[in-house]
Amino acid sequence: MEQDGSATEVISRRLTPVVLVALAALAVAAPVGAGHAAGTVGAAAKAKLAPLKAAANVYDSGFTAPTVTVRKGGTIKWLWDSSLIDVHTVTFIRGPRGAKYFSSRSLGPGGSYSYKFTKAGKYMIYCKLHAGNTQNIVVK
Ligand SMILES: [Cu+2]
Repeated sequence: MEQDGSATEVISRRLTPVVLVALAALAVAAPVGAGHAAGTVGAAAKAKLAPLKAAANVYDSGFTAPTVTVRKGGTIKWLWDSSLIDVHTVTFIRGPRGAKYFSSRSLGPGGSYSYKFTKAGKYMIYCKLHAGNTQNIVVK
């Protein structure tokens, strides 16, 4: 039994770098529109200069990335990458001074919504139908 546990640990350690490399490659190849590449945002956020385009996913249980970073003037495109017939919104809660309210319609699987961020600062968005689902946006 102990060997089973350590073997699992070794496998996960070996897999982690492979997964990260694959996600980084996806971020380069398809920064927007990679509907099933939930990790592209995290990889993109590590770039020194924030990306002008960022992809984010809305999944069954909420937003797949806790924080998305985009350059000032950049656009984030959310993709409804859910498997359940359920609808969600991308809705402004708060942002920097002068930021305007925005909200998508209630959308289901396959839906998408884009918003261009023209004011730098920290934002928070949520789903109007599942208020506990929030996401931080950093615009810099
Ligand atoms: Cu929702």
